[in-house]
Parts: sequence; structure tokens; C-alpha cells
Amino acid sequence: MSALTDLIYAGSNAVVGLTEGAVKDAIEKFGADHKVAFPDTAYFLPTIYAATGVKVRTLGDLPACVDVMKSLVSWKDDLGEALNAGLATAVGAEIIEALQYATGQAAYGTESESGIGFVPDAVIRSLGVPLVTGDIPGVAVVIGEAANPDDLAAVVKDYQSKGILTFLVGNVIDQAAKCGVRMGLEFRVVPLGHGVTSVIHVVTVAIRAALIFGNVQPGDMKTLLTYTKERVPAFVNTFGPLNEVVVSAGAGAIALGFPVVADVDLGDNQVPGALESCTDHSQTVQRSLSLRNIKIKVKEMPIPVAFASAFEGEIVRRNDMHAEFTVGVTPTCELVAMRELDEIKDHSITLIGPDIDGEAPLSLPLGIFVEVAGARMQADFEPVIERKIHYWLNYIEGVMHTGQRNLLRVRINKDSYERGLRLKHFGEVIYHMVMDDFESVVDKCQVTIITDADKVRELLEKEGLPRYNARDARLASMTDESVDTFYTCVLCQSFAPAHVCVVTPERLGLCGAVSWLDAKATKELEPAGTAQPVKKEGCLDEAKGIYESVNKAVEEASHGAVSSVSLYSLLEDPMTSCGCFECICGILPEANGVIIVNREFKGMTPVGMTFGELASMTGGGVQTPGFMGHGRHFTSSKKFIKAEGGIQRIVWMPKELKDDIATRLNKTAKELLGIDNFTDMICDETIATESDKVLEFLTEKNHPALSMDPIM
Ligand code: SF4
Ligand code: NI
Ligand code: CU1
Repeated sequence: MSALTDLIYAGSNAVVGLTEGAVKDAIEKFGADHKVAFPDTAYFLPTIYAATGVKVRTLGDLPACVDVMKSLVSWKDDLGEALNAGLATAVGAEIIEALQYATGQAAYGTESESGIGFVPDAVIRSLGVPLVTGDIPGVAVVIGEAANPDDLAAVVKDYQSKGILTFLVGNVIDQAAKCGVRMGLEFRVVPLGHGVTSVIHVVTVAIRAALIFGNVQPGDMKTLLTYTKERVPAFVNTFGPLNEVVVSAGAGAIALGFPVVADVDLGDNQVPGALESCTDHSQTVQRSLSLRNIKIKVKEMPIPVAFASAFEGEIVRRNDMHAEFTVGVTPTCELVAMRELDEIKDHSITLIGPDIDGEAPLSLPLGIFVEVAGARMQADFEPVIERKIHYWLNYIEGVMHTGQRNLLRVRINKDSYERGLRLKHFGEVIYHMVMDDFESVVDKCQVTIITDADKVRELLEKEGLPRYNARDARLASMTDESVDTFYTCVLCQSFAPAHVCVVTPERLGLCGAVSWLDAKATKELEPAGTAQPVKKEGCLDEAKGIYESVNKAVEEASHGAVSSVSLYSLLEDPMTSCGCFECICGILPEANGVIIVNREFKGMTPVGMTFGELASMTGGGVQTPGFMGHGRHFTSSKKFIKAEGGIQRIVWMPKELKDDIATRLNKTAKELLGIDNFTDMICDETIATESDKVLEFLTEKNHPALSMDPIM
């Protein structure tokens, strides 16, 4: 044991020395008042903040942190204590990296070259849903330099094909790039940086997850370490010889609960379950996954290219394109329709019209017609399945799918075409995924792919448009009053253990991914799963949306953490947030209204906080009156903060969000308030972000919020 502890202490002491020197130099050069911050975060230097509660803002705050580091590395011949020394290394790495940002030396930026460095809060929030659904089943940290780059690339590609989010640190970045690994967040292979200290950028992701989703209080080290160990499915693979700094960083990882698999023989120094050797690279992935108990659902697709969620964000550029199907150029239609069992033939895949053989670039019409039948199938599930086609086709390597219904744009790249990808493979993918994901409601599925323009038009007119219209009418008529059942969703409890969403027809889940119909389908697909029905009973307050049955369900589902929820209020027992919300709503008292900010917006808002700062005010399943996370589409709902007066309280939102929801929001405003073009009255960042200027604009527009009762 002592060889290992010796190494850890040697590494930690080296890092302490480096950090102390770097802090001293920086203060001498820039002064103690010089600002220190990572970009786009509300959590200061997250490791220090989470571990001690200290909010580092200037260089002058750092010497005290160095002292804390030193106290963590007082030598004891005990592995537990040595792990603390590993945490000191993490703190040191964080300070060294932060100094690089503070002094303008951070060499981060262009992704595949130098690494991305610090990961913004908004990215972590956006990872919430894929992590809880298992779409991203785990997080790998690959560090070092491989003796054989091909082995490394095989490991990283294997993770990629399994949907694992992989962070690269060190020369493995260049090695993977040379071997053709496609990198970037959209490919789930993220180069962090070349220096060992850049490993802190994945450590702070885990730590901020605890703060964002887990309601872990800054300074509560013990709860923090329990959270990362139990809820962040991360592990580390080292390539190449280990030096003392890597070993002490590894000890930090182990303290956070992340097992380390090294590709050198550690002999007696192995710690089962925490630090293991795996010298055979063909076993690295399996060993790592089993250490974290990560189970991968294998999807063997009968297609000639890869099929993995890691390819979801892949973009096919014009020059790489073999074939394109684009609305506006050619007719398109995508449709799932319910049939009787005897009307269709299971696993029948038909192509009507030419395939994509020929000279690039081809431009063709596209009809994707999926007919399903099953004893428990319902018409309400048609759009739920249909929306999935977008994801499934995107998972095919070399295929890009955007849009829906009769507004599709699909591209297939040359490489995948040359490897044999043809349109019947779309059918195979859809067939297998329908049977897999919807097995409890679909017994038979047949797919018809159409590239004949007349036939696509016929499909659209005869089957598509009538169904799209009927679904829209159904959605429009679906109000919270028109149904007798709501749903609780607890999917996010794997990260936010006390959080419960209540999903109603007029209020979708705050992630934006779960509508009332989705919840209903989930219940049907997995009766004991994450979505459970709540009978709408015992109305206590109609305007605020308070129901006895909902309170009871939330109390049970939150394990007693929350016992009263107002579905339509921002100020009185608002619904809790996990952390992955698309938008955050907060009060602008000067304007007697609220502002809404979406996750993508990076700028400042009139309340003097960024999205990230506003977002950090709530989360972790805690009720925070005055702050509410919600889905984009809830903004145009008649139930949006109805208790406080509804949508007429909205005084500011980023332009992109405003444009995105304008049609719906204006419709709601017309119906509720009789106001035309309500969005013209709402301020945005292109008009003003300072509250007095916002107020000026609102006054000029005679915004209704100004004449309402005081909001608080
Ligand atoms: Fe998470 Fe709520 Fe979305 Fe369910 S509806 S996935 S609990 S955010
Ligand atoms: Ni098949
Ligand atoms: Cu969530």
C-alpha cells in the first residue's frame, strides 16, 4: 500500500507547490483585486465552492484556498487520508486552470486542436435528460498517451458507439484525432485539454451536477462525495506510464467515487473496485463499465454503418452529401399510422420509387410511412412514435434528419452511401426501434419508404394531412379541464432525488421533452415506470391549480420533501425544478412582471443575472418561490403563472425565444386578453437589458403588466 500512498503524496505536494507559486506570481503581476472566474458558470471555482462554500472572485481569495489544500496533504499512512490528498490535487488543478483564464493564458477554444476547457453550466443542464434516460449511459475520462494509438481509438470509438460521453485529457486527444475519431460535444467525445490539470474540467462537471441537480449545499463535503459516487456514473481510463501527478489526480477521482482503470500493471498497488489494472485494451471498456455497473442495451442494427445516439448531432455538409430530401425542393412526408392487426404485415419493408444509387448530389422526394398495430396501441401514441423517427434516423452514422411531418430535411453523406447505406436501411432502423422501444403497445410494424413524388403527395394528402390536422385539433382541445388525469414524472430523480414534475395537458415537463401524451404513453409502455397517473381530485384552488390528489402524489413521489404544489403559481408553492429546465422565469419587480430566459441565452438579463445565475437560484427538487424552471412551450400556455395574472406578466425574454414561440403566445394573448401581436410589447435584449430602459419600452408600449396589481 505504501508505494501508492507515497506516490499520491508526492504528486499532491508537487501540485501544491506549483499552485502556491502560480498564485503568488499572478498576484504579484496582476494584483490581489484581479478577477478570477471560469466562463458561464454561477458556481465560482466549483470544486472549492462545493467543498468549502468559499466564493472565489479575485486572486486575493486564492492564498486561503492554498492553505486548505496544504491541510489536506498532511501525510498519514492511510489510503483514506491519501485520497484527501488527491482532492487537494483537484483543488490545485482548479486553481491553476482558473489562473490561466484569469491571466488570459487559457489555450482553449478550437475544439479538436486544443480542447474545450471549462464546460459551461448550460451544457451540464442540457445533459440532464440524456443522462437520466440512459441515452448517455455513463461518462468516461480518458487520460494520458497511448503506446498504440489504434488501441486508444478503438476504446474511444467503442464508448462512442455505446453512447458514453467521453472526455479526453492529454496527448490522447491528438492520437484519437489522427485515428479518425470524430470529436466535439455533438459526437460525445470531448477533448478537454493537453495539460493534466485540464482534467479538472470534467471533475467540476460532476461537482456542479451535485449542486445543480442534487441540492447539495456548498461546504457539505460528505454529501458531495456521496452524490458523485452514487449518482454520477463516471470512471477513468489512463493510458501510458503513470507519474505521481496523474496518480494523485487519480486518487482525487477515486475520492469522488470514480474507479480508475490503468493500462499498466500496478501489481500489489491495485485496490479492487477503485484502482485496477487492465493491460489488455480489448478488455478496457468491459472492465470499466462493469466497475461502474453500467449496462448497455445492445442495438444490433442490420445496416452497414454505425447506429448510435452519439451520432445524433452529426451534421452532413453540402460537400459531403450524397443525397438530399428537402421540403421546398421535393415533397416530404413522415407519418406513423395505427392499423388493425390483420391490415399489415410485420417487418415488411417496401421501397416505392428509386433508391439513392447514382451520381451525387441526388435530390429526391421522401415519404416515410410507418404503420403499426397492436392490441394496446392508441391513436394518441402515433405522434409519440412519429417524433422518435427524428432521433432514430439521426443515430445512423452519416445521416442527418431535421424537421417533422411534411417539413423534412434529410441528408445522407457520401461515406455512408459508399459503405452500402440505402433507403431500405431506414426502414430496418425504424422497424427495429419501434419494436424495441414500443414493444408493449406495438405487435406489428410495416414500413414503406417512398421516393416517387406523386406517391409522396398522395400519402400526404390522403393519410398525412388529415392525421396532422386531427392531432392538432386534439391537442388544442386538450386542456387541464378536459382530462381527469395528470401524470407525475420522476425520471430526473436519478439526479435530483426529491424532484417531481406534474405533467398536465397545458403544462409539459420542464425539460420540454415530456408532454401529457408522452407521459400517458410512458405509463402504457412501462406500467410501473417513471410516469404515474394522478386522478384530478379534491380541487382546493382552481386559479392556482391546487389539488389534494396532486399534493398527495407529489408528497409520496418526493419521499416527503414537498407536500404542496400549485400547478399555476410562481410565488405560492411553485413546482420544483430538477435543473434541466429549458427556461427559467424570475420576477422583475420594477416592471411588475416576470422575465423568462432560455438556456441557450448567454447574455445578461434585466434582473442583473445571466441564465446560469438565475438557474442556480432553484433546482434540486426544492421549491423556490419567485423562480421557476419550465419548458419553452409552457410560456404560451393559458396556465402559465395563472395565479399571478398569467402571460400578461411577461415583460422580457431573449429574442430567439420570443420568435420561436411568437405564434402560439400571440394566439393565447388574443384569446385571453384580446391583444393583437402581444410579443411586440415584450422587451428583448436587442431593445434593452437594463431595467430602467426596459421599463421605458414597456411604458411606451403600454404593456398590461404595468397596470396590474403589484406582483409581490
Ligand atoms: Fe425530468 Fe420532469 Fe422532464 Fe420528467 S418531465 S424528464 S422529471 S424534467
Ligand atoms: Ni430485420
Ligand atoms: Cu430534469
